[in-house]
Amino acid sequence: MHINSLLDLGWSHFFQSQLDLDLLSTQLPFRVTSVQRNLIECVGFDNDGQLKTLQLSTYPWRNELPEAHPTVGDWLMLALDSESQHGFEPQQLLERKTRIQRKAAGKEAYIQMIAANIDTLFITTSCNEDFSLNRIERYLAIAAESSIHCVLVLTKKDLCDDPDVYIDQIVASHPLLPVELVDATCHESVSALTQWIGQGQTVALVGSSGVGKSTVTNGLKDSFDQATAPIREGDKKGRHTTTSRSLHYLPSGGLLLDTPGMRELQVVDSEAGIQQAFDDISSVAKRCRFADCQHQSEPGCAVMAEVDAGRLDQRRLDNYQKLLAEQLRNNESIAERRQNNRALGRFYKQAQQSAKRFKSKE
Ligand SMILES: Nc1nc2c(ncn2[C@@H]2O[C@H](COP(=O)(O)OP(=O)(O)O)[C@@H](O)[C@H]2O)c(=O)[nH]1
Ligand SMILES: [Mg+2]
Ligand SMILES: [Zn+2]
Repeated sequence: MHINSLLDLGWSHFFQSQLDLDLLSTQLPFRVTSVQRNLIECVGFDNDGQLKTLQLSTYPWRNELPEAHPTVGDWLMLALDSESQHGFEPQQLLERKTRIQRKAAGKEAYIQMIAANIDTLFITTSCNEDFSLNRIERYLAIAAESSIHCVLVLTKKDLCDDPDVYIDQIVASHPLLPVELVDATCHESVSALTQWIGQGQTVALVGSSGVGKSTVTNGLKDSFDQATAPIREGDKKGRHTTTSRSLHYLPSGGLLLDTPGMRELQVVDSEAGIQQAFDDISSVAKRCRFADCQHQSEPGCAVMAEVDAGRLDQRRLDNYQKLLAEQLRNNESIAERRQNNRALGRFYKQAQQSAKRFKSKE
């Protein structure tokens, strides 16, 4: 299996429709396969229709907000430039169809892109103490914000006496979420996952460190070892078991993104996603007596009535409220930082202007 066209790299009408026809005759779309420090690696077809891997600098984005920087999965339009050493100059980043984002870890209040243009998320957890419905719901909310499909990949079935303990919990609270129980170290077991990775589809694996994301990635790649070469020549296992994210081509016809385990995945800008991931609660909440009901102790609260009747888990309600509060807090701190940056910008501008005035008086 080879990469024959942009469709194999995930190109679609959504991206095509952002471009004028004449623009397509002067610029070439390239897909970002990894971003490391200041280096963007991307893959696409050159003017002769040859598949090409390029490395570009992030320098053109140095003054942009972090969320506007190219991230893995993005589509970049490049133009031929006879003067530049590489021959290709980035022109524009295409609008993202979907995004996986979080509030950057630590004190800095900004949005960090984990990946763009992901079709399906493999929420990966193992049949052991890593398993957490709260964390799974966090991923579901982030995915729902951009309408990304989700599959729960439950690893280490070979190390677990009774995987049903975990599956039953998932089915009880998320009956529509597909669950794949695998032994990531077994090739046959892992290859069952290819049914979720269609031609030209991009799938990202997320989950805590140690749950088997890289093992799954290697399992899917290994069976087709040679065909992954065009995208990442010389790529060997180990490189992506570290700290970076990179996109791998699977000859079964899709693209797979392995991510490093992220200790903190704080939600930001995802109210709609949270409401959708908890749509059972948000639809019941419409029947609460008060429009601004907090579902704590208000009279006529329809949500509390569901909990009392045993139809809704208190845990799930708590997680819903926790995520809503968290994203509100993060939105506010990001808005505040932007405001401060603007105020700082005005301050510098005024300082420059008064310096000019001062000079002209001299
Ligand atoms: N027995 C068994 N071991 C697994 C399974 N999945 C992962 N492992 C092992 O768990 C360790 C961590 O796996 P890794 O893929 O690096 O996890 P990652 O941090 O999510 O990328 C490795 O030693 C794997 O061999 C599984 O399904 N069964
Ligand atoms: Mg890994
Ligand atoms: Zn209520």
